[in-house]
Amino acid sequence: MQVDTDKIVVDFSRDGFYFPIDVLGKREVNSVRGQIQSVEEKYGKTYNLEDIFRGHAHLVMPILYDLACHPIITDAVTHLLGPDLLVWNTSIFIKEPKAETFVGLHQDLYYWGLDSNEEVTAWVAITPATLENGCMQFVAGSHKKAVPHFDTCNKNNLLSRRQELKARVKDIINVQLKAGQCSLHHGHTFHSSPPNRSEDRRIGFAIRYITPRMRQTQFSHDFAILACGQDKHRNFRLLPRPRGIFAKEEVKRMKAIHEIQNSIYMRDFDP
Ligand SMILES: O=C(O)CCC(=O)C(=O)O
Repeated sequence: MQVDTDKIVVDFSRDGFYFPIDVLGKREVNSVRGQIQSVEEKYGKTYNLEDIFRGHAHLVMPILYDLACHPIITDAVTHLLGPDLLVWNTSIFIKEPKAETFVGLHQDLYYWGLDSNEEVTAWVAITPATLENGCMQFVAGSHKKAVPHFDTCNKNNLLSRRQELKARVKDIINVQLKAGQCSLHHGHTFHSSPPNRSEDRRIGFAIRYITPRMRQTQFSHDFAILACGQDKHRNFRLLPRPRGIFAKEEVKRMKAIHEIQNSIYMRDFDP
């Protein structure tokens, strides 16, 4: 499927999202899934994979770094953010079969400490995302302003602060995707996802693109990778492509970065 760049720009600015975009073929997406699962088998007992998958797995898994720099995705996002793109973070969202876990209604940018809204998430379906397995739901036109969020005690909420926003919503769109397709959403688009009622896992890889103009307001420095174009601003320390899968030194560096970013978005969290 050819990407219609005019349509991306028009739809995204009206709705706060755009989908579907074909990114990976069957073999490629299966190899991403296979590598996530082999990491779980090999490193599940050594590392807290829940934590690593929540942030920065692309710094220890070259296949995810390459997906974050995939030209089909970055081309589409450059139409929304301009030619220069950094990836500030990534997350792997896994919902196990028949589990009660869900994602509460939220806006991404709310806790990230970044100084503007020049951010777009590409969510790549590593398995199909369907009504049955808890695909994301977007609220059309909700991206125009930031609204208050509340931390909750609901352990089934997959978000780090188990946060939710309170708002009356209509125009809820189910983001059904085939494996290998992606959706794009604005940092202020309200979105959530219900539990997985199917017999298989639902896996998505969320990539957080920002412009190099953005700044971190809550910490003296922050980190990113350069996905395409140039970084003339140097507001973020740029990180290289990982050399191996879970290479020891790279895991150590990734954990340090994760701790800094965690301290930013978990500030004042009182569970
Ligand atoms: O994977 C999901 O269901 C939610 C993902 C999400 O909240 C995000 O990418 O910002």
